[in-house]
Amino acid sequence: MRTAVTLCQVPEAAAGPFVFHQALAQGFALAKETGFDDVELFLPGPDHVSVREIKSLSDTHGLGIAAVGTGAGMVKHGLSLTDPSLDKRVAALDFIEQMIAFGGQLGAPAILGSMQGKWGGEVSREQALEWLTDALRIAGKTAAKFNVPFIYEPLNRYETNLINRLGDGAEFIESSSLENIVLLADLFHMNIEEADLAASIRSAAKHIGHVHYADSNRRAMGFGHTDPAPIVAALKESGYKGHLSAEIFPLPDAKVAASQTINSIRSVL
Ligand code: LER
Ligand code: MN
Repeated sequence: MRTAVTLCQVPEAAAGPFVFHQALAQGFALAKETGFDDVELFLPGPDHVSVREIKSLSDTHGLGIAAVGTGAGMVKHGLSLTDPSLDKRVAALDFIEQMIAFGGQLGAPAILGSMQGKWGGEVSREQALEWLTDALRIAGKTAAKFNVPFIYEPLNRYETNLINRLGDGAEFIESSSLENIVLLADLFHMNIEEADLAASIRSAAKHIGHVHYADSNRRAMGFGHTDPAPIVAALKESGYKGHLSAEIFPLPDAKVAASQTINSIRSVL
């Protein structure tokens, strides 16, 4: 397993669960200094910084790109794949496809989190899931062109009403025969939705492609009440080789949150 830490460049997400919000060069340097293997990028969009610049930062600091988030499409532009407006759904998928291409050129998969949206009002659950399925089919194909998967993230009930648990995500992928789609196990969302985190990981293991390593309160692991040992043991047993990526609040400050994450991972790996 590899370690990663989130670098956020989206002003609208300044209060979000991301560790380093400094300029990218500084974020890369801080990630390296703390001992992370890689970084996960949360950017305003595909044109915020060039692929070449990220490659250069990646080489300079010896850090790979673990994944790229797409949430700015929601927080900046209000886009979701299940919006009642066709124009917005098209723009949402376009944004995601561009982020897949951006990450893909860096060998990094893109993540679908908040841009999955919600059902309700004029949009039935069935309709929203159909739109989500269609979009995931396209996203999976686009990602395959870059030899990376596309990551789908079940979120807790306060953020989506589509799919909240890992097991439901696995069943969704299987029943829709989705290809090149992997699941993100965000331990914060799971702490709200799952009865037993380690057991859920074991049963959905073959679909898990990324992990957001967060404690119960979305602070660094060790600053809440989740026990990471059985969770990481379940990942190990299932042969998980992906990232444990710190998508957490920078509390009490970014450096302490980052170091605590590394210490926690070292203690359980
Ligand atoms: C994104 O990775 C996530 O976990 C969401 O809660 C953010 O919308
Ligand atoms: Mn997450």
